[in-house]
Order: sequence, then C-alpha cells, then structure tokens
Amino acid sequence: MKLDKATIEKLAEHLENCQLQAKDTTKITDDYPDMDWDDAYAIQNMIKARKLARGLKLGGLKAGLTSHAKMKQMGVTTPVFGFMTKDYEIADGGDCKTSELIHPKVEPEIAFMTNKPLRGPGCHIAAVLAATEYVIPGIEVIDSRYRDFKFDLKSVVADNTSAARYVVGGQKLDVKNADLRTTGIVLEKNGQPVVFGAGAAVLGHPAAAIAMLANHLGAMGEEIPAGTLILSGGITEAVAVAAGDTVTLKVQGMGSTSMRFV
Ligand code: 0L1
Ligand code: MG
Repeated sequence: MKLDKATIEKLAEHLENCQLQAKDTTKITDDYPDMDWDDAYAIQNMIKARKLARGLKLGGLKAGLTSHAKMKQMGVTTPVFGFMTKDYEIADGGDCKTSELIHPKVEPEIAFMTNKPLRGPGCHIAAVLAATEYVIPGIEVIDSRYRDFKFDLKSVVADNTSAARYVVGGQKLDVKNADLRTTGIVLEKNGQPVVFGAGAAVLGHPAAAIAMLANHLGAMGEEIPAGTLILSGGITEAVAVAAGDTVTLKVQGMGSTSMRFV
C-alpha cells in the first residue's frame, strides 16, 4: 500500500461526503497518483465501515464493468467490485429522488441471490450456479462522484464503483430452468426500448462475474456469505436518466422491474 491510514480515512470521508451531498469532485488519483489497488479497495472498505458504524445494513454486493459494452463506454478493461447498503434499495416500481444524485445512469443487470457461501480462489460458474437460490431482474443506478464520469479504475474502486441505488423485482427464476447466456433483456425508458442484450454480454455468462467476485474476496480471506444479493454487472452500456423518466427492465422468463426518477 502507498497511502497511510490517515489519508485513506480522509479520502473515504471526502468521497462519502460527495455522495451524501450530491456534489462532484475531481478524481482522487490527480492528488495521489501513486495509490495502488489495495489503497483503492481500502478507501472503499472505509466508506463501508463508516456507513455500517452509522447503523446502515449491507444490501448486497456488485460487480461492475463486466461487459464489453460497459468497458468500451468507460475506456477500461478490468471488472471492479463494490457494495450497496440497504438504503440504496428502491421498491419495485418506486421513486428514485434525483435531488440526492449528481448525474445518474441506469444499467440492466441480472441479480443473484446466494444460498451457500462462495469462496475463492478457484470459484467457477458451476459453483456459483450450485450456490444460487434464484436470479431476478435488477436495475442499478450508478452515480459516479467524479465530475463528468471522468475517472480511472483506482479512483472508481475507491468511489465504491459509482454505486448509488438499485431495484430488483419481477419473477425469481431457478437457474436450473434457464440458460443465462441466452437470456434476453430489454431496457425501456419512458416506454421506448433503448438498449437490448443477452446475459452472455457479461463475461460470457453472468455467473462468471459472481465467481470473479468470490475469487477477488478470497484473495483477501473473505467470502460471499449465503443470502447475499449480488448485481452481476450491466449487460449494455449505461443509460443517462433525469427527473420525469421511468425505466423498466424486461428479462426473458423473469418478468420486469421498474423505477421512476422524480
Ligand atoms: O456498475 C458498474 O458497471 C459501474 C462501474 C463504475 C464505472 C461507472 O461509473 O460507469
Ligand atoms: Mg452496475
């Protein structure tokens, strides 16, 4: 690690304040160009610790930048991992307040619910499927705290991978009854289809993103506990939204989920 504990705490406080005040900032690597991956995840973990210390509960985990469309949109090549607290959750069909966000975008995703712990190294798609209670449509709202979404990967990891809000809903599907590679999705904005895709856009199979997350955590001696909701990553590029927009995600065999931006 290149940063000391005080700097990690200072940067976590800064980024969390930007989130809570819906205020943007320049990317932190501008001031700390030598920070490494361990520093970036340490800042993210410090943000999580700050929230849990205030009594917030963990809502789930996420993989991000897992599709070529997303990687191309952001000019990067590596998936990243983050968390959501329970207060990020929007009820299915519910309202998402844009006054609490900087410049929200939505991503169509497939969410997994685990029923067994998953631990790397060596976690793979079959292990994930064997530990999946169900999959369900999920829309992630990302809201980078960096001005104009201009960041590098270490800055975005520190900023908890732009996590802001999420909704899950529709029909829970047993993975035994689906081939998630060929599962089709349509994201509609205000009733108009805007992006389309299939599960294979996420690393060839959305469960591969969950396996990567388990292997990432395993390298730090951690695991994905049973009963964890995990967003496997945007199947398409992210779509910008504003107050007045309604977005609906339809997933083949799993119905739909939606939210309204107010
Ligand atoms: O969930 C995601 O794929 C977002 C990762 C962070 C990059 C971004 O803000 O687009
Ligand atoms: Mg996402």
